[in-house]
Parts: sequence; C-alpha cells; structure tokens
Amino acid sequence: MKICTMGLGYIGLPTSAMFAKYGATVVGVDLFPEVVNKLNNGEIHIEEPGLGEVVKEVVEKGNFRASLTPEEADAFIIAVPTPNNDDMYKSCDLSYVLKATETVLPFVKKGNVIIVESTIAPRSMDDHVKPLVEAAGFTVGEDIFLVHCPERVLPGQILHELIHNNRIVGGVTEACSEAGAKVYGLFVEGEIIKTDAKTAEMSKLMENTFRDVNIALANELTKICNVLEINVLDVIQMANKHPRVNLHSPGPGVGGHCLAVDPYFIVAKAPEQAQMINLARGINVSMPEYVVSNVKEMVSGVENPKIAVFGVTYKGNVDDMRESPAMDIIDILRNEGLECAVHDPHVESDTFKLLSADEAVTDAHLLLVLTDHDEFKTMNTDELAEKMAKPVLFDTRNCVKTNEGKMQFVNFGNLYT
Ligand code: SAJ
Repeated sequence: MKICTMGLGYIGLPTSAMFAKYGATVVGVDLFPEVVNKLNNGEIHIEEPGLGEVVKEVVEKGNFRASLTPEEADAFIIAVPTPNNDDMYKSCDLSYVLKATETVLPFVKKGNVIIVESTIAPRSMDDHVKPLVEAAGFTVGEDIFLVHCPERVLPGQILHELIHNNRIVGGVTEACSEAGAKVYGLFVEGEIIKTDAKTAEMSKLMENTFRDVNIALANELTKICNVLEINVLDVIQMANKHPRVNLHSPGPGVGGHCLAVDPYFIVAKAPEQAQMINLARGINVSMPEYVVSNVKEMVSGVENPKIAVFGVTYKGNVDDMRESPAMDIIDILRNEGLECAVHDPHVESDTFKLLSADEAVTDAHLLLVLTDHDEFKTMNTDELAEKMAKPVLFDTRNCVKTNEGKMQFVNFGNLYT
C-alpha cells in the first residue's frame, strides 16, 4: 500500500512513520523545505518519545520520504491544522483541510481513499469536503472513498496510542467506512469502529469537550474552596475514592491545540444549545488571570519583584507551546510590570529568552511552576531556595515534591493559608 500524508506535524509525522514501519510506502508532504530536508536526513523537528528512532529507521529502510509535493497513492491522509476562526464563536477554520484536499485531487485515481484526520466541525465532511471531491468529477462512495478518521492520540504517548487506541472510521457512505477501515487495519490493534462521518466528527469533539468541561469543574472548585478555606486537593482526593467519581486536576489553564480549540467548534455550530460547553471554556480561560492575581498577592509589598517561571509548554514533557496558559500568564505579569525570568528544559526558542534554572531563580521573590515536566518534580528545592531573595514556590500543577527544608511550598490546596 502507498500512502501520501498531507502535513508532517504532531499527527501527520507519527502516523506516516507508523504506516512506514508496518510496511507501507509513505510519502509525507509538508509546506516547509527545512522540515522536509530534516526528515529526509532521518531527523525530526518535534519532540515525541520514541519518534526519532522510528523515523530514522523508516527513512533508512526507504519506506518513508518527505516531499514538498503530493504523489499518486492508494490512500491520502490529511493531517493539517484546524485553528479557530477569528469570529464571534471561534468557529472551525477549515481552509487548510480544503486546500490540502484540492492539492491532492489532481493525483487521485478511481479506487483511492481520502482520509481527513484533522479535527473538524460537525458536518464538515458532508457539507464541505464531499462537494470539493464531487466537483473534481468523482462519485463519492463509488469511485472515491471519503472518510473522517479523527486522531485521538495523547502527545507524549503517541506511538503507543496509535497502535493500541480504538479508531473511529466515519465514512461519507458505508462503502467509504469499509475502505477506510482497511487502511488502518495495517497496524491498528485497537478496535476499528465504523460509523458515518458526522458521528465521527462529533464523537471526537465531545471527547475533548468532556475533558475540558471536567477540568473547568476542578478549576471552579479550586476557586470555591479557596474562598471557603478548604483544601481543594484533599477534596478531590477524597471525592475520587468514590467508584464513580473522577474529578480532574485544577491547573493554570487548559492549553494545547485540542482542548482549548475544539469545544468552540461545537459552540459555533449550535450557540444557543451549547451553554455548558461555552461556560466551561470561559472558566478555563479565566485561570491565567486567577494565577496572576494570586502571584501579585504573594509578592505584594516587595519592591521590583522578580518571578522565576518554570515551564512554558501547555503540559509536561512536551515541547509544544500552542495555546499554553503559561504564555498568557507571563504576558499578563510582564504587562503589569513584574519581571519574569523564564526556564523550560524542553524548549528552544529564538523569539523567547530562556534561562537555566539557576539563572532564573537567582534573587527571585517567587518560583512559579506552570508545567509538570519531570525535571521539576524532583528538583532540589533547597539548592534553589538558597539563591532566591524569598524562598517561596507556587506550584500550580501540584507536581513538585515537597519537603520540610528551606523552601515554602504553596499550591492550589493551601493558597488561603
Ligand atoms: N489539564 C488540566 N487538568 C487535567 C488534565 C489536563 O489542567 O486534569 C490540562 C493540561 O495541562 C493541558 C490541557 O489540559 O494544558 C490538555 O492536556 P491533555 O493531556 O488533557 O490533552 P492533549 O491536548 O495533550 O490531548 C487531548 C487528548 N484528548 C483526551 O484525552 C480526551 C488526546 O487523546 C487527543 O488526541 C488530543 O487532545 C487531540 O489531538 O485532540
């Protein structure tokens, strides 16, 4: 089987590498020549555990090649970004998906499968992608098989989840679902569940919305508990002892290219009905301001306070800063005139000045942990405390190992004390 993947980012690259590892010939297409060159040298441009080894292996074997232009193939996989539009409800910007579809159509032959893996608003396949394919002269379900198969892998565990997760294969017709299922059968060991395209679109969106709403509940509970002087982290631990309760973890906000983006696609399609989803988004979006107001209280009275910020990515052990609440927090702090010295062992940035841990904490009045990287969980807080002007650590992720040493530890559970 030959596969042509459009987009070699966090989803397109691991997916291409897996197909190639399991015997397909894969050509991966990206817009950026530097990405294409790097991959063809067997190197990767993103951080994901195990991915570098697989890409090196499949490039050396000759099963995977990156290119700037598509080629004829049996199956085309579209894995390009779907950001929010800049409109009232932050609707789904389908333009990259539609452009990628148009770009592959001249290479498509009868019998081929076109799969959209990008997360898309409900009804996008039926109302937008199908008409494009039909306009090129094909009959969908007879000579071209059109499928939405949403990616559902967790960054940090992508390779394992690509193989073991269940896959939803939503065909525009039943024949499309059959054809799509055969493609993933090459390496997926989870269940391959066939459905229609609009059910697949909405299921994917609700998976992330479920998580976003639950995190909002935990974040709201944090604010309530602080007013009532109750330790929210203890409450969550207790409540989760119940066999049917699973309160999520509060944090500095919800980031990433999925949870902070996808729920709006539903809201934009049915704003009157999508009340709770919209409210949950608002609660999560409010968390950076909440963190900042607490930080300001902790350093009140200090002249020219310096904040050492640890972690800028949207979650631990990734290098991805998209929609990261940490970036919002740093922006707000700086706009309010507070000095921020930023450290993140997972990020290299030309646009953003990053310091070593020691440099960042030197003479700082607060160490603000915004990301749960493994490096932070077991760091020597006594050594860091010695360098600080005021040895206080505010752990918004409740991840740093505490001790009875020189550092004073604050988290969402004891903010009120
Ligand atoms: N977060 C919390 N509290 C929690 C859990 C997460 O504040 O209890 C925050 C994280 O720190 C992060 C954000 O939420 O800022 C999102 O992180 P995540 O680990 O929940 O999810 P993502 O965005 O890395 O990946 C999600 C996954 N979806 C679900 O778990 C339902 C993944 O399976 C999807 O493939 C991915 O979205 C996607 O691409 O849609």
